[in-house]
Amino acid sequence: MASEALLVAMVVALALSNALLVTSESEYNKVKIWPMPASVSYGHSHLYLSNDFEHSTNYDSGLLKDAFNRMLAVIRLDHIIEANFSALHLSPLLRGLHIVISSSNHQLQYGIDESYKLTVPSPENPGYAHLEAQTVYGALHGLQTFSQLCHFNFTSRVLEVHMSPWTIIDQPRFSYRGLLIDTSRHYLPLPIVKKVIDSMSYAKLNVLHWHIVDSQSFPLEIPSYPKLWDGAYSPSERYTVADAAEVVSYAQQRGINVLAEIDVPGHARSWGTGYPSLWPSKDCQQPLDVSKEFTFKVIDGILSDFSKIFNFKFVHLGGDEVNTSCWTITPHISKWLREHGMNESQAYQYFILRAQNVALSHGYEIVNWEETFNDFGNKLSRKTVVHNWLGGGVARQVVASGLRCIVSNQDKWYLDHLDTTWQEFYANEPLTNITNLKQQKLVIGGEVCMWGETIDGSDIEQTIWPRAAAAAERLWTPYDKLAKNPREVTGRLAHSGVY
Ligand code: CP6
Repeated sequence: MASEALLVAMVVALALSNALLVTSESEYNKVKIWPMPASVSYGHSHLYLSNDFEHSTNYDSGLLKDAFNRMLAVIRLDHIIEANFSALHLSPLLRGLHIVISSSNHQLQYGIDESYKLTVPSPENPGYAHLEAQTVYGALHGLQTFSQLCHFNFTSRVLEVHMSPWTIIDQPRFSYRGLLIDTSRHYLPLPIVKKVIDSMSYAKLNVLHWHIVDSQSFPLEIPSYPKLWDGAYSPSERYTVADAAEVVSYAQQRGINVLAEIDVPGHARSWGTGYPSLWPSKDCQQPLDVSKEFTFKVIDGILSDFSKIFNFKFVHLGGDEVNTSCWTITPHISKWLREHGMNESQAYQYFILRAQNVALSHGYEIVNWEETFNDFGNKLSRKTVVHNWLGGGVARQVVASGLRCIVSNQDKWYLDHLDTTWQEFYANEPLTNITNLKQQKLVIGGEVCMWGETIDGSDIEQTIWPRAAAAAERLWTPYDKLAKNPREVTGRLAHSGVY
């Protein structure tokens, strides 16, 4: 009876879909790894993980050891079951993981080698799995992949690796794979920020774009201008310099860079709570006063303090949505504009370029939102990366002009748009309409944006996932291995635990 019902179901399924799709769906769903690696081969056998599964490595650092232990805690489900496994004498047993790191460069930075090779032996010759990587950060990705090969069997209470032997050779398609969080609209407690970082590492995202301050609040301590964080919502909704350094260190241990942003001059009203002279006037509070030297001294102070905390090679200077009407209607600024022979749009350009020079003087390369490019792209520093967010597909023009680009189009990769589905996140292709190979390389990656107006620490995680994971595969997996139809990957995404 049961098999008859199954047969009927299969016939119906075949009639409803086309057979080829079913085949490719089953291929996609057999390999339960997210994001899909560049190259995977697998077999048909089971291995069991030894109760004292261990690692050995030529890389002498706490970073790798800690990452290995975190990985074990995840696959043993330490958070939901007692770490007391039945001592089944099963064979073949996988006793541990040998990890070899070949490069001596240990500094996380944009563009480092993130590749790895992972092999899990066949049952005839079990023993040890092997993980090789150029950098320890490649090895971290390999550990994530390994964890996804392990399945906890709730009946026998052992860990299993199915489909051995495995050979996985992997590296990312794009070097920049970002997630934006916004701690100005809603303060996010440090433990929440850390949980977001943890979850990013599971999806192999590697840049936390920290939109720290905006018009609504200024939560970060800036020693050079200590009254800036008077603009915080409250004394308990603040990050000290030590907190920020802890975020950077926590992220780096997980292979994640932190891109800090100050969004000038348009999204900065909160700066004036502590320093009201940054406002054009008490009644007209943004953009920042372009006419005052003090404005640029404060930017210099912030970026000087940033350079001691945020060692990613980029800093984000914002530059979007600048409404200059406060400049025109405020007498001392309109007078300054006249004296300097500038209209408002020239003053906007002056502001952005001067802020860029401050950032360059502190050794940073710059990210700016796309309006800066749309208005005066040919004047921007050549060290600018243009951050797309509008829907017009600006990446094509950016890379044609020789600048680099990050893709975040709001109709596809804005997580605060709750009606954008994971399938749409998956289908967003950063190289759309860019065919020239040299220009393609200038698209350094993409970023999904979790703007903070409508979320806080209580619901940020379930708003980010699984949709960010769909984008993460788009950014990691080689183009020809991506599903042409997101429907094909539903089962694998579900298995990844974020769906
Ligand atoms: N804040 C800042 C925002 C947005 C931007 N910059 C934003 C604009 C439109 C939408 C979502 C977010 N909230 N500083 C634009 C880059 Cl739909």
